[in-house]
Amino acid sequence: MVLADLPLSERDPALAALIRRENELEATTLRMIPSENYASRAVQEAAGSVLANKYSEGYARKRYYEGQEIIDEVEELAISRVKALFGAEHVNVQPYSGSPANLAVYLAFCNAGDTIMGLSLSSGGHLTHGHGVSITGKYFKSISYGVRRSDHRIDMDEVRALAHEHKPKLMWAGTTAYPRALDWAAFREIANEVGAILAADISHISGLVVAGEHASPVGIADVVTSTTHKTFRGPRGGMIMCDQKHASAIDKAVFPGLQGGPHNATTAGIAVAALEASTPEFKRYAKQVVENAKVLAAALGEKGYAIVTGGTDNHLVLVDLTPKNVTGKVGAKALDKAGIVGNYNTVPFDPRKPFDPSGLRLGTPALTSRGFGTEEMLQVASWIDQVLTAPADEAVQLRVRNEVAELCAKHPAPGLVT
Ligand code: DSN
Repeated sequence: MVLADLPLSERDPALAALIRRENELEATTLRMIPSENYASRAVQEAAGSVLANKYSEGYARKRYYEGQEIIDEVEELAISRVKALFGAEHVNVQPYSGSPANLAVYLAFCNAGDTIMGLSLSSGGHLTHGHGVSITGKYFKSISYGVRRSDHRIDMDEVRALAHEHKPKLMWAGTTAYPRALDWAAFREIANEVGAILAADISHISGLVVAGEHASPVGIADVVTSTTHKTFRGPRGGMIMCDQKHASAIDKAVFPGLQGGPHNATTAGIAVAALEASTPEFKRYAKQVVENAKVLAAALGEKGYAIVTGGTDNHLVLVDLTPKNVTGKVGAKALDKAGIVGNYNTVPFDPRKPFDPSGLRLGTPALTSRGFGTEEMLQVASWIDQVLTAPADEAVQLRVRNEVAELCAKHPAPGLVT
């Protein structure tokens, strides 16, 4: 057998062992980072397939390379499925991930120096919505809106006032750490008042949007971006949806504006994920994602945790640990040792720094994908409380970790091939 035909376990045992260990970790722990999930075996097969060998600059039927007859069909299949799912007029599935998708929006609609608006990172926005350390905060004049002090919800009065004052060319509506539904129509109204392009970034919630668990911005916003691996449960990738009138600007911005050849194997994974997202099973999963988050928020609230906004409408819960005298970082690390993997996060108006903030961000997509329901979420809330009540107690962490592994064994994670 030639070297190129050897399986990974023989060709590179060290790397194969690392993958086995990650497999074990994902099988035996509670993955509660809201942006993570378990892609199905079929998605992973497509995303790791021979299609990755190909270079395909351009778009289907308009490529700069020969030998594209199959790749064209793959990309067309992905596009047609995503179009049907979201009811979008035009879809581009080539962005390498969410940040490149958002950069393409800037390139399509803005010039360097233009004014743009987005939710501040500290209120739950994304780096690419104009944060100072991101290229989007350096190359554009970035105006941030935030949440209200009283209820930590997006302050649409502030959005309107800032929009009228600064007249942004582009306005972002989208979040990464915000537990409430977004009012697309209200954003549209404000964008219309000031003549701004409205971009909706639904990276976190696209799976919920497909299933009708969150209202869709498609047909309301001028352009909609998303990653494909969060609640949507596909491979690591990105996509952009827009009306036909913006199709050419978006396509040119993605290629040749920003990227070279698309990652064709990822495109195939997106096609599979879109097929899966069209099933009744996916609808049930998305409904349960939201239900599980509500159960978690209520259970932690009853145990004395401060739940940002008092609850959740989506897949995540933002917990302020201040009443428990634990910092976000200490809490997240203690939970990690107990097999409960979340991430420390700032809370609105956080007096602490982002590297050791006051909050924890916890999500339910991956747990729901492995079949957790109300009963399991109540158990998870109890474990979280046990660990955070004694964050330095390694015996508690070890006990919880073993109990977590037992529960995980009863609900095998989908898509993990041993
Ligand atoms: N890194 C993603 C998240 O965790 O929300 C956003 O890009």
